[in-house]
Amino acid sequence: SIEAENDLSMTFRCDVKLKLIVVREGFSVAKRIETKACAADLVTEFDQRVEEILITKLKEKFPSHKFIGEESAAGGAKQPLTDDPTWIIDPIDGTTNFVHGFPFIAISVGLVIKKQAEIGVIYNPISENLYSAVKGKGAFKNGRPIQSSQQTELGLSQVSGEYGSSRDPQILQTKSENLRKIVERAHSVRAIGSAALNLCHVAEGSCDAYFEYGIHCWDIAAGDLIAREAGCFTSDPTGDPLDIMKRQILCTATKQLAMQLIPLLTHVDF
Ligand code: LIP
Repeated sequence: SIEAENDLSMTFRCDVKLKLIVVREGFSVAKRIETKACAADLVTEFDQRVEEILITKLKEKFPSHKFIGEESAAGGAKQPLTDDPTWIIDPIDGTTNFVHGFPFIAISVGLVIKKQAEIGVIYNPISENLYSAVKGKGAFKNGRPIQSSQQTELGLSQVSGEYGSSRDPQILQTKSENLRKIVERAHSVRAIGSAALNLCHVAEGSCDAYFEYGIHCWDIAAGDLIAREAGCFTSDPTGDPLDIMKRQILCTATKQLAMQLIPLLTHVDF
């Protein structure tokens, strides 16, 4: 596991092709944008190219492993999560940020075996921050150990939440109401547009909690492990155990903080 994590981290840091594609060619130029599930669910040719490069490279090393990728799923590939070793890939998490040149974007790759996360690597090619974790071995940012804030009080917390891409009026109303209830009680609410980076921020202690309804497994597979290895508590927003295939997540610096957030949330079904 550690070897595979090192390999992947090196690939992100050193792969000139990946960097050229995402940062030089992609980030600051006008892009050809398409939509997926709805008008605010965006994809660019860069998402597809990055996913292709990652899957090709990983397949060379691990020919028997399976893959779940955001853009392969959008292309119609059936990708159920089985007990087999499976790489779960979001080639550009924060695609809307990428489209607008807002620098919170990340490549997120997680390895899940028997439905348990073993490796998580998240790389922001703009800031060059690299977050990583191997199960049982702690979480790291650019090679240095990171830890959650240990915050236990909602009243002293900075919380991340997102509106997501659904424009269904009922869903938006519930999400807004959830965020309003939290901002009334907390220090602040933030929405940076990347689930992967939101989880890294709770892991490193710059945010105390994050929750979202409507995400996919590729947005959170790596970040969930990084957050837990940094001492965070992750669960379903109902308090049930987290199921990464269920499209919702709560991540907090401590379990006490989760217990204050859970009763405030009205749940949204996707
Ligand atoms: C994004 C998530 C974000 C969510 C967006 C979108 P993508 O992932 O990371 O948290 O609010 O709607 O799902 O599509 O950029 O990979």
